[in-house]
Amino acid sequence: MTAERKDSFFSKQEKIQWIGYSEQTEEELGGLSIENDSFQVHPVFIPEQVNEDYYEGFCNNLIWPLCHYFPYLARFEDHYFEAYKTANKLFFDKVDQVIQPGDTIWVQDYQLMLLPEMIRQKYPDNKIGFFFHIPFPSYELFRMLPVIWRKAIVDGILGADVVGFHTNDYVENFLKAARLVSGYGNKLHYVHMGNRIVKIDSFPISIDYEKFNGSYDDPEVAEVRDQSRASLMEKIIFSVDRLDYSKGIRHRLHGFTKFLQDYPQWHGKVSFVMVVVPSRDTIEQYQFMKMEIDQTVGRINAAYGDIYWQPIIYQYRSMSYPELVGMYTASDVALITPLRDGMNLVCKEFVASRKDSQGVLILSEMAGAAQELGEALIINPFDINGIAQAIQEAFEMPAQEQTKRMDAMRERIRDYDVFAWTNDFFTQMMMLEQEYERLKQVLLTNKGIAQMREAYRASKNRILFFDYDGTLSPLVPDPSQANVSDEVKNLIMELAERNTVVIISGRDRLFLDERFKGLPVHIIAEHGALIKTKGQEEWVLNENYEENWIDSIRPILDLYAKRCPGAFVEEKETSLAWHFRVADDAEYADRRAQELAWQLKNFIQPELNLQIIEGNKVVEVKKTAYNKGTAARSFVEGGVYDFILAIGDDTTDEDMFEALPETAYTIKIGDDLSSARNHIRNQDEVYHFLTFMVSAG
Ligand code: GDG
Repeated sequence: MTAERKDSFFSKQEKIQWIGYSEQTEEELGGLSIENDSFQVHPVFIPEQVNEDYYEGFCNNLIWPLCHYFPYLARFEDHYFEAYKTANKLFFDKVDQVIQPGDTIWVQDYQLMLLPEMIRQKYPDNKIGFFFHIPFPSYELFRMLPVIWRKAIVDGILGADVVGFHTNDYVENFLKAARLVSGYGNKLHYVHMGNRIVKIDSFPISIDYEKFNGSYDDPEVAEVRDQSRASLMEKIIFSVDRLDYSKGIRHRLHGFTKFLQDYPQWHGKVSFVMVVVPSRDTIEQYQFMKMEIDQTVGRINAAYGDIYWQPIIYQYRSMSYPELVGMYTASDVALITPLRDGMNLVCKEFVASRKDSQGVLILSEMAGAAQELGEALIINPFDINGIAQAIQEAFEMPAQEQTKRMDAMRERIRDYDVFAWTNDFFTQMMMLEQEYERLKQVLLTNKGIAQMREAYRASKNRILFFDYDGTLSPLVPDPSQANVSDEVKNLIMELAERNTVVIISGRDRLFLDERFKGLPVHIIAEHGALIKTKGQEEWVLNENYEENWIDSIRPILDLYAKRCPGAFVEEKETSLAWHFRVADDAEYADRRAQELAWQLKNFIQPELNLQIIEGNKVVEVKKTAYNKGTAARSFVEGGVYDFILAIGDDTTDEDMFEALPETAYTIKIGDDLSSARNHIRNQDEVYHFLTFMVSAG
């Protein structure tokens, strides 16, 4: 976890404050600390038993297997979660001692998922980033966590301003969890949390390209390379990973065995150097895996080798840096076969080291890196035939083809190296601040209202847009009972005599006709699908509307309504709405609504051009061709207006706020973040505001 001091109140100097777990106790360290001009370490001491339950328990016996799709290895122990909270709190205590106003805190990985929210609660103004280094699993796996744990994790992570994952798949999975676990919806990459927004995005981590590329000519590296080539067989395959079941080490061995079986012409000509780096070997699972690997290697070497040739050279130890790069650059093939891997840096290091543009990368499609390195030979680690064929293809690949593929991958890694990755993350944090500034609530003050009133008075040709529910009418439990008071109606009447007034709603035309009968206003129904011009009797259907989609979608909504007592489906002329305002169990209905919206968003065929809108206690499906924004804009473009006002409370009104010109006065009711320039606290205040405006004219 790092805290970066950026031009804070106290210092002009940027210094990284590194807060991390210390393997030594406080007594052993005796106050010793690492510090230089740009970096300072702050050790966090975790009592031994807590650390065992926290790190080996919650982190490595539960989160790691779950996120790598090994649910049967996951252990759900209450004391693990208690220790996890305690350890996160110990990190927080250290942050609390170190943090300064203006500091940016960057929290790393699944060991600290509760920390962002802990910091946010006490330090609401500091910028916080969070990066998740392993795969974020599909909801089906994530929901295996007890409800309280999963909610703590989602809310904990969402304490950050920017949350990063390696790939878009992980982003999708997290967004779904945020929605289904904590009810936070998202608009593209932004999760709206009432008074804050959080950006969730993918930042594929990378490596120090120049360091690996430059090491090719390092004499120590060259020596390892030369020696390996001299002492090993004609073709060299190399792999290196931590001892872990997610890395697919046994699958790799099976694939290699198949290769030896199917392509005997390579017997005596290939050396597979497999280095496994000791890791977590106090955990039983890992000890068992190590034993299995030892035995499999022994079996293969015994079955295929002879006194002159050992097919697999297996090392259980870590390598020095020159040894590692020496092997990267000596090999013909890097064989990387994880069953799941957040990213996988080994493959990127192999590519960056190959200044000679030679060598072939065989890479599992289950590694995040496979999404960037399409020129590799991509394999499925469960398909041993595929692995065997890929090795054969790699051995026979002409040098020119190797160069072509390698250069394309090298260029990509060079252009987005670990420094670009860091910059990208921090840039997103800054951009988020700008987005937040744009969206944050600015309550309409007396001064603001006075200015608006002045502008209103000074103008000649005005257009005023009013949303219906929650704006002109209060929100009520039964949607059919939402009415406008006589006072508001009189006001609208007065305004409509001197201005162009447009009622803009998601309601159907019959409902709106009833409420505004005889009033000299334009009415837009069903979010812009139907328009009735002032003084006309006829409703006109938006020309972009195409029929024939409702029958295929309605059964999905019906099913959800059947399963959720109190919810019901409303079929309008051009849209379908799933209402749950009067559902018996509000919390249950809310969860159902999130699921429905998710299902609709993901399963509706794109060619239907439908849009899912999540309004106030309603999920609605309609054509994308129009919305309140397009409808409002066409009104504005149809006249010459020197004063434009729009008021609304709902997410669907955001389209209207965004579509109107910069000069428009846009007002959001309530304090959620909005594209509207101003906020009014609640619906009651609309009447007073309008009265005041009317008195201006
Ligand atoms: C997690 C995610 C994600 C390994 N052995 C030696 C050695 N290494 C270095 C490699 C590489 C690193 O360790 C391993 O990184 P990976 O990305 O392959 O895997 P994880 O450790 O599981 O890392 C992973 C990563 O976080 C970053 O977000 O990519 O998906 O699981 O740099 O070179 N280095 C040396 N000797 C060794 O023996 N010198």
